[in-house]
This record gives sequence, C-alpha cells and structure tokens, in this order.
Amino acid sequence: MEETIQQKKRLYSAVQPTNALTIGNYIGAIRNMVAMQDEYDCFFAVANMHAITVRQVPAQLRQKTLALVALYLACGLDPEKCTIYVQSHVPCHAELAWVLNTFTYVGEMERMTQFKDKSAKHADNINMGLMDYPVLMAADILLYKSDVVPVGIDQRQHLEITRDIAIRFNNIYSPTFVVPEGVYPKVGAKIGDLLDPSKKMSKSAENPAGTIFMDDDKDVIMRKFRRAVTDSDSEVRYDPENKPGVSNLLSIYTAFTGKSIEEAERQFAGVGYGDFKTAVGEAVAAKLIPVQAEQARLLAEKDYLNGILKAGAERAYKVASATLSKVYRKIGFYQL
Ligand code: ATP
Ligand code: LTN
Repeated sequence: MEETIQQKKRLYSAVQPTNALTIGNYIGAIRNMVAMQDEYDCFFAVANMHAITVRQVPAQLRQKTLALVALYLACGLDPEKCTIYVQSHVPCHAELAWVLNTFTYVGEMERMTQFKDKSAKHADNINMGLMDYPVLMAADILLYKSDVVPVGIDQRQHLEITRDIAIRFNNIYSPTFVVPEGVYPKVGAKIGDLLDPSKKMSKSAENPAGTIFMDDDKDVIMRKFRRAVTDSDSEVRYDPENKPGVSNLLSIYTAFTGKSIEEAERQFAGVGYGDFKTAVGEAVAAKLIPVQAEQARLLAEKDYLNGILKAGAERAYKVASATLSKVYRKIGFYQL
C-alpha cells in the first residue's frame, strides 16, 4: 500500500505583550491556539514589535514579554508541539514588512478601523508604526506560509488585508505566499465589556471594572461579575441583539465550562440573574486561579523560559529566512 505522508497545515498567531491579558484575549485567541496545537504545525509569537506602536515603559515591556510566554504555557501551549518565540528575535519580520510596504497603499491603511480607533485614543502619538501595524502583521503571517490564523473578530480586517497583499504579490510575480484563512471562535469571537457589552472587552479600557484580567484574584472576579449589566427581564437566554449583557455572560460561561449555549440555557432556566452571575464568576475563577499559580511558578524558572524562546527563535528563523530569501530573489535583490 502506498504510504502518503500528510504534512500538517501551518498555524500562526500572536498576542501583544501590552498590559495584563483579559479573558477576551483568552476566549478569542489563546483558547483556540491551545485547542488547535495538536492538529497543526503551530508558530506562536509574542508581538513586541506591534506593542511599541503605542508608547510602552521599557522595563514593563520586558517583564510582560516573559509573563506572556509563561501565560501561554500555563494555558496549555506545549513547547514540544509548537514554536513559541518573541517577534523581535527574528529579524525577518521587519525585513519582510519593508518589502510588503511597497505593495500596500496608504489609503488602505488609513481606512483600517483599529488605526482610526487607536489614533483617536492616542492623538498625541499617531506614529507611522501605528499606521503600518497591519503590514507588519501580514509579514508575520506570510513569512511562515501560514494556512490558518486563529484570532478574535476584531482582527478580521487585518487578516483580509494580509490576504490582499499576498494575492497582489503572487499575481505580480509568481505564487510565493500562501493566502491564509482567519479562524474565529463560533461563540466568543468578541467578548464585550461587562459594563458596556457593546464595546469590546479590552486590555486598555478606561474603566477596568468591566474587564476581567487573567491575573485578577477571585474576590475581584466575583465583584466584577456581580456588577455586570444584564437587562430588565429575568430570563437567561442567548439573544445578542436584544439581551447583549446576558448573552455576553453566556458566551463567557460556555467558553470556560465547555458547555453548549443550549445546555447553559437549560441549566439556568428559572434561575435569577444574581445566581447566574455568581455561577459565571465561579466558572471563570475555577479556571483562572490554577493558571495564575502555574504562570507564577514558570516565571520563577527564567532559564527554562529563555531556553524555550531560544529554541523557538531558531526554528522560526529557519522558516522565515527561507521565505524572505525567496521574496528577495523574486523582487530582484542582488544576492551573493
Ligand atoms: P488592546 O485592547 O489593548 O488593543 P487587545 O486586547 O485587542 O489589545 P491583542 O494583543 O491586540 O489585545 O489581541 C490578542 C488577541 O485577542 C487577538 O486575537 C484578538 O482578536 C483577541 N481579542 C482581544 N480582545 C478580544 C475580545 N474582547 N473578545 C475576543 N477576542 C479578543
Ligand atoms: N495584531 C494582533 C496580534 C498579532 C497577530 C499577528 C495575530 C500580531 N501579529 C499575526 C495573528 C497573526 C492582535 O491581536 N492585536
């Protein structure tokens, strides 16, 4: 019988090491990364080059970079199965981004929703990097010939522009880049703020009372859930349009328990909002407290973490530099 060697498909994702992560990041991105790591050949980066598009305190950026690596591992990413590395350790990202800049139009970048939002929020620092952010992200993804990219729905526009840039380049030269697909969670692709579910739960929200951070302790988690907005009827039912607060809580509950929305609705039939919110808080705390302990344990093992990052950067560089040289050849850069 003929043996067919099935190559695993390639998966790429990254998170910025800015502020503490939220359960929105966990549900929208990290949970999917963990779930997909067996099936795909995975590359996971800490996007510190993206992080500096908003001003960072250097010592904190350094600390948060390692904290994010420890969190990846504490959430279940296995360094034996996937390549975990820091973006700035692989110079190819900046190099490919420069080339891709010449295949991207200023008008396209000006239209990006995240650029407009962040420009409004950081009006004193609308730097070129903030505008160029999606091109660097395209470079990340395309360097690794990624087939799939699990992210939250807020990143869809960046995924679309990555595809456009890849197709544009392939059409001008010859097939070079794999055109990647975004993978968005079925439930929880956009977790809302607990106090204003119409807004994305964000690391950098003005009022932290509506955000559950991955490092919140149990009392804080319970208090924030108790104050979460619901509505004026009393039925625990998933209906994002008419019941945004309750639906958001149901999304969080199902993400943290693995139950389906229908199961959760049945479980909470006839239960008051107060008890429902307590149950959601308990489910979240039950998951987060052990993750926090594991993250703290790992952070004390700096040599171990550095070893993972060193091996990760080497593996990543091998793949990325091969793509970059192909690109350089195609565009006519003289090579020695
Ligand atoms: P900020 O709000 O400070 O811009 P962020 O919270 O969006 O940052 P990122 O590092 O930009 O954090 O995002 C990491 C991943 O988490 C991305 O895949 C993003 O889509 C996802 N994500 C972020 N917030 C949410 C959310 N509220 N719901 C679902 N997914 C989210
Ligand atoms: N911009 C992303 C983080 C990120 C990313 C990537 C995600 C940087 N490079 C490549 C997927 C693929 C965000 O989540 N804000």
